[in-house]
Amino acid sequence: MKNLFAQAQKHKSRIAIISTGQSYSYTDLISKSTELAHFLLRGRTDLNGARIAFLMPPSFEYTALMWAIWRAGGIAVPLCEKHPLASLTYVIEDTQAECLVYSKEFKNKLEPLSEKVTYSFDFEEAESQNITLDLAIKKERSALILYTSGTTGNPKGVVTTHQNIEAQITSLTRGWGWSKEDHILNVLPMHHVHGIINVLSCALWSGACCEFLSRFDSKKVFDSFSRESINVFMAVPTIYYKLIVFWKELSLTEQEEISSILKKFRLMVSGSAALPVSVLEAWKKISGHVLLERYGMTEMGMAISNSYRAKRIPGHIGLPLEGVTVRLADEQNQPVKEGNQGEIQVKGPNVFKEYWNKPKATQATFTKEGWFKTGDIAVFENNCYRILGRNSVDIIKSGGYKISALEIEEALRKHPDIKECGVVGVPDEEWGELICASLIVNKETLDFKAVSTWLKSLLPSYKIPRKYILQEDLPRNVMGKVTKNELKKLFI
Ligand code: MCA
Ligand code: AMP
Repeated sequence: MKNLFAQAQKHKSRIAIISTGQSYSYTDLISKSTELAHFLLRGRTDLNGARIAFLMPPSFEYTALMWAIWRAGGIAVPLCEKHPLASLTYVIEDTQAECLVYSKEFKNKLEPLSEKVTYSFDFEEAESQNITLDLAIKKERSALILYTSGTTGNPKGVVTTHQNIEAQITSLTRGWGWSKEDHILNVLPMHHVHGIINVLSCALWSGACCEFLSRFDSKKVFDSFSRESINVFMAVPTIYYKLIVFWKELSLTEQEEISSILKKFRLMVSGSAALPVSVLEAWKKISGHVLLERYGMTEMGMAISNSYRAKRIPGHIGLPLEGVTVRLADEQNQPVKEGNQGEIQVKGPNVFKEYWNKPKATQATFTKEGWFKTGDIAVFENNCYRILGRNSVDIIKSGGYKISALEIEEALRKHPDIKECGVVGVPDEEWGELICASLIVNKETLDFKAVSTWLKSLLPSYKIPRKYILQEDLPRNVMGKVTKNELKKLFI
């Protein structure tokens, strides 16, 4: 990622990051990442693709560490603070991480993992060294592993190279008119593309400022906006929904104040899940902005976007971004006729390199001609793409997170009182989809609250079902296969 650091050299004294109320310049970012790179290298000249896992709150320190890993030739593996130990262990073992870095507040939680890596350390223990670092990292080298849920087995590690990341960043910075005058508020989790690439890396590429909130909180978001320096915002539809609810509860004067500030923003983007037109309309009334909706995926960053400058079409995702080629294909991977629906397939320098250690899964997700098969179904109409759904009912999108129904079912089956289960995502205005589970149990009743509490030791909170029912048997077709669409109806 030479270019991201070369870009930073142009903006030395500008503010790069604001976190926990403190401002850090591009010079601070370069020097802190140099120090940390030396610490990670431990006398070597190149990490040679070693996986460095880390758990830090979204912050200057998080960013400096990620840059340090990249600059020292390692592969960054950001962990999620909401994940229970079981999920963190899976990632550490799957990536065979060499090192685990954490900030103080996670020390106790991560203690059991220290024996699984060669070395681990508290970020604050990394001693400062006054040195220079100029390792030239080839762009084809792997840079980042992010975990994503699929329709088979455990989550898969999506490996992107420095080149992939650069392509993902530059198509957005050009397409959405980023400049060094921009100041973005980052409220997103930092183990996904949305927060890491679209917000943080696009800002840093442009010489702009990225201000972190440690976690999403509607009041804190509006308080930050009230200082009138932030002019760009990006979030998932659930966050806009929550901001709308919060705004409606403010006094008339407060509402007017917030609205007049929002109207001055340069850009507001929604993505990671379908943006309901009702949310788009409500936010337009509050902010004066028609949210720019775009479509992306962990495996390819952003692929399709509404226009920054021209009219945005509600309910549609727009056209391919610069450098990205898109087609709609049928089940035989043949392009469909215009007007027909098909799977979105993508080619371009933005598309990931591989699933970590899963060559068969990697091969299965590309066509013979090298098109990446997204699994999303769309139609091209009015000179624009519109998403119709996914080709698998077992992928749920809730709060912007991609969740595998099968992974939740597998976890539920480990419960001593659960014989069988079926998990589905049911449409929900706030969350996009709500996770619901039907359980077949080996006793009269079951305390659902206790099941959820038990499940939290196996799965992060956003994968916990919100509604349960008990059944004698699950709805099945003549072949005995569970009919998930029938199951969904029971919750609606
Ligand atoms: C949390 N809660 C939920 C859910 N999650 N209820 C129903 N469904 C859910 N999915 C409940 C909790 O149980 C809790 O309830 C209460 O909400 C607050 O929980 P907390 O964890 O504190 O929630 P939050 O922090 O308010 O989270 C909401 C959120 C979060 C901010 C919208 O889900 C989020 O950050 N989503 C963004 C995910 C993201 O970045 N996705 C991008 C990946 P109780 O109080 O009763 O216990 S996709 C991507 O990167 C691609 C490339 C793309 O296109 O962008
Ligand atoms: P993830 O794997 O977490 O990166 O999530 C990617 C998935 O999010 C895509 O495959 C889509 O199903 C969904 N997605 C992202 N953006 C949109 C959007 N604007 N509209 C509908 N679905 C979206």
